[in-house]
Amino acid sequence: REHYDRVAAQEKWQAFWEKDETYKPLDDGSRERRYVLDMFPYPSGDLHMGHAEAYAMGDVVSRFLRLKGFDVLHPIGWDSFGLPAENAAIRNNAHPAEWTYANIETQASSFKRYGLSLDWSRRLHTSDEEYYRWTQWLFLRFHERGLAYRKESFVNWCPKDQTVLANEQVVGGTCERCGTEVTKRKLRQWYFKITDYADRLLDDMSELEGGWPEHVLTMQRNWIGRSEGAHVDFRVEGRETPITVFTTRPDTLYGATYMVVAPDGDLAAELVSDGQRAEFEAYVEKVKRTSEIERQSTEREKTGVWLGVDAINPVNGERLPIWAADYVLADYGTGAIMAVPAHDQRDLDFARKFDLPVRTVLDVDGTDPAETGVATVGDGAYMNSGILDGLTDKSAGVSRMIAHLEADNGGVGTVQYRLRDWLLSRQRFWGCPIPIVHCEQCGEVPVPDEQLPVRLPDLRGDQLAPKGTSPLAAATDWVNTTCPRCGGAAQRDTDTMDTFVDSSWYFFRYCSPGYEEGPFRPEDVARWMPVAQYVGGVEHAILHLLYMRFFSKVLHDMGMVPFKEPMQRLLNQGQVINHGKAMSKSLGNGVDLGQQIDNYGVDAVRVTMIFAGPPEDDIDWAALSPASSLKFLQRAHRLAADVTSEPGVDFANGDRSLRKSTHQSIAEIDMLVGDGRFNVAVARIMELVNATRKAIDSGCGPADPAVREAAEFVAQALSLVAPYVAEEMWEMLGKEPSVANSRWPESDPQLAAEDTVTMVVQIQGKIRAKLEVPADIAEETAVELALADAGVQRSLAGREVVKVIAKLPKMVSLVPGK
Ligand code: ANZ
Ligand code: ZN
Repeated sequence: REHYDRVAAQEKWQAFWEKDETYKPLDDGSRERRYVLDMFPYPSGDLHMGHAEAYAMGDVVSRFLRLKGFDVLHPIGWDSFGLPAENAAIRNNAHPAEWTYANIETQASSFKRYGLSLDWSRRLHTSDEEYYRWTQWLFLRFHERGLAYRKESFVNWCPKDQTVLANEQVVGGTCERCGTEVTKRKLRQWYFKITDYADRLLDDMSELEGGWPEHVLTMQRNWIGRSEGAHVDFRVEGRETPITVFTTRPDTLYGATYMVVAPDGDLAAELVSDGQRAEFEAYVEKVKRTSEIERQSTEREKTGVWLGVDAINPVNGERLPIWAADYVLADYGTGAIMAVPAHDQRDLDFARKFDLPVRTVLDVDGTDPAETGVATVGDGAYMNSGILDGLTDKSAGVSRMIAHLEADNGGVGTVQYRLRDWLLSRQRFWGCPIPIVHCEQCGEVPVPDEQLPVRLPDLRGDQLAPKGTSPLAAATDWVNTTCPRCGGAAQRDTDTMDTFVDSSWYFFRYCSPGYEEGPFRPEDVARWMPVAQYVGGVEHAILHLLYMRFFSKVLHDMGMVPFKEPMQRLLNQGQVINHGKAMSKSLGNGVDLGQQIDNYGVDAVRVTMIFAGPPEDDIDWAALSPASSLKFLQRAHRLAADVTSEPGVDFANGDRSLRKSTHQSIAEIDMLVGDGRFNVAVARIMELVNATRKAIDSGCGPADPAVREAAEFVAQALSLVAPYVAEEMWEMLGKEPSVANSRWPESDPQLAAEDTVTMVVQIQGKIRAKLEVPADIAEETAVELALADAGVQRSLAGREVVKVIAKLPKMVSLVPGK
């Protein structure tokens, strides 16, 4: 009857949804609420295949929950501050806002065409004044709580982007964004004290078990890196304060033969003797040019200088020479270690290079590290270790040593984290200005809340070129201001915030769009959150996903949100690749999303994405066939066209066998979507489409009520992945649009029940059990069920089954061995 005109359908329903505000939540309490959230996009250009996949996944969840009767919040916005806009502005002699907002418009219209069930009324952009005003407000609250502070230290510096980077943004020693090798610079920078929350970031992960992918939790756990150990104090001759080291093996203290401090920390410069100073300073210069990765590499030859002073081992009074070496990092532990070459490979390599003594204090496997050059680690029998001799396990050794040190004030048990404070200031323009004024009289003065936002000055083109200092510093009219405290002359802080600050709280803002009294209304957040399902890429496993958890905990402590964890479930979709490789310009294997949509239509592209495999897996576009997805959708569409019964007809008298397929599908697809097995759910829809087609052509015929029942459910189930076809079908079936407002049908367990028969189980010709089994039971299942029966087990009495004779579904006969 009617042919499926996909282009017309797309236009028609897009206009309908927009006018109808179909996907705006009711928020009136009449239904239980659910919040489905996609990681918001960066406006880098038009949407690409990766976006298409991720947002298709989130849309399945969102649409499913709607049909299940929930009031669903599914918002969208843009993470719109950031470097690419600024680089484009420099290239084009323009303002970053021009590029940013033009791209946002392009993406927004692509999102609409793509048929996502989004609530557009909550749209936000982090670069809008009305948004960044609240980013600044939050910064000030963190500042008040001592969680935002400035300190000088060596920081990661990208020579190309001319800005500092957080540790999380350094990947394999290179800039996460541009791939340039990262160097170190000593700068005074702003930090968030995320380390105060290290324990809670770890402990609260128990709430995420099961809801988040295990590997994401593992990555976060490793990133936070909790180590138990001890602080041990070593006296230094001619110095008042001792050196404190962090060690995870205080039990090896008798094996310490020298000490090492980080060359680039303050301690080394304080300790060095006059005689060694020149050599030391030359070494520090070299170290500054060495990347963190190189420093931590075990392959690299060890380097260092002796500082010309000794420390005293607290347990035996021995003198230990103090060295500076770059394998010890300034910002881990205390930046100083006791070196135990026999039981730590790094120390052993160093000791061999510089001819320092090696003393074995643990017999681990009978070998002697001093001879083999291989440090022995783990448990062993203590030797040459005074109070520890006689013990044979590590935990006993560690606790006895800690008790001894604590009794003597020589040390204390402690916990150390790998996690560093979050360096948040950036020397770039297109970001949220830091709302602090520097006054000679008053120091660091927060900009009063009522003066927010501190707006960006109007800079463009060349004015933004990277110079190593923030472009904001050159805007002197903007920089020079009056001190909010004393009214004297003062200067604005010229750094902007890391864009990960913006994205650490956007999901709260969606709950209170346009709210003017604060970043969000706590009641709104309490009503909608935590997020039921978060969807986004695994590349955020330790950046965004750690930061946003931190923000949520601080807001929890401020009494603004009632929960500790903002995202209950997390789905990391796989990547879309092509011919087995990530799409890239250099490989020339990119697939253009717009082109695919032009060729096959939105629905077929979406079905192809979802059907390709489990959501977490990468999908290889070259191996897929959007053309066959389109054929499938046309087949489904034809079902609706063929139905001849009227809407509202009583299904009860419909064809039994088709009704059974329909009701089994209802139950199965429900379960599959709930479990995130979207691809299998699509396969079930395909099966039901085929069964319905068969019923129409060679079974009960198109007038049978069961055909209508099946076609209506196909439309509903399809609406999760192919919303345009689904709406068309729904309308053709004489139903009130939108299909998104319909309810998922109840599966009737009696209709869905498998036909069963009685199967007898024989052992050596005797009937030992009678079991109710599905009529189409497979032999494997039949044997499994038989073996699980108590009577059968008794009769087998532990004997193995050596042969099976099956006449299914009526009989299975088991032959036991001797
Ligand atoms: C003595 C010792 C003996 C150590 C031994 C290990 C084995 P994690 O597990 O990563 O926490 N360390 C401490 N601070 C350091 C720094 N700033 N830079 C480089 N290395 C540092 O590692 C803790 C161990 O790493 C500490 O325990 C210390 O070496 C070293 F048989 O102390 B150990
Ligand atoms: Zn002042």
